Amino acid sequence: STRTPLMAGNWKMNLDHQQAIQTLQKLAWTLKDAKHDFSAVEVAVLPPFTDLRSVQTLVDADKLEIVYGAQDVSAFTSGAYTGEISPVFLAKLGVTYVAIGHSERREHHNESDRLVNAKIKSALGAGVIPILCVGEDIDTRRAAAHVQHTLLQLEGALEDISAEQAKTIVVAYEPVWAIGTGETATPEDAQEMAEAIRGRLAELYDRDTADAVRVLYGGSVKSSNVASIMAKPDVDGALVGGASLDPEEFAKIARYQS
Ligand code: G2H
Repeated sequence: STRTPLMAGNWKMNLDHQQAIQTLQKLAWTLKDAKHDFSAVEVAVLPPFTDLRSVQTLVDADKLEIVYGAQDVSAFTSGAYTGEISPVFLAKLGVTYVAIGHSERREHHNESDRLVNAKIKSALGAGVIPILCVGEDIDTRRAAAHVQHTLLQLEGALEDISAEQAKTIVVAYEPVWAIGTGETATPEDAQEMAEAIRGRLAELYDRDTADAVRVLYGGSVKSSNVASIMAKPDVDGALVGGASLDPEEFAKIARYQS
């Protein structure tokens, strides 16, 4: 396919701004040593908000090809929304991506598909690329309702979003039962859902749009299991949590082809 694979490290609420610099520097050195081709596999980190300015400074100073993103964004652009972060602020910090609707936000912060949809619109409006996170919990999977559930999340998130905008979005399929549990979905599970997501995108929009969207898998991805997941035709990368905190391990994940 013509889709460039993306490996995105979701640091979650880990690494203060000093640790962020150390981790990013080590990641950059490791990838440089390995002569990593960033046009073949894109590498991104998603640090906490408070690290973004430091990350930007390092990326600019060392002309790093690693890109960065945020883990959440406000549905609003500015105003009386105490504690919220505007997508415009993110864009000004050189942010490329923003994770939206991660299961941890859906679970602990009651994020609904409606709010996720509003956040996607707000990110797109500021030119920040959403990484839309979808996926089912264990009960839904046991009831064999995982595909239906995940596609409903996808549809809700994309309401009133044009094909042109949808084309730029990244979708991350993260089965909740495989997040931080050491339990990984099989490559076949990942492919089943990635294919279903792409199929629904073709129905909602058209084949071109569906073929342009990158679909990532997330949930206990490690250097030892990434290659088998990436071998699947509809899987275009990974959203990596725990394993992205170790720069050498994350570099190995980015270099799954070698
Ligand atoms: C899923 C994933 C990254 P982990 O949340 O978003 O985390 O790789 O630790 O399961």
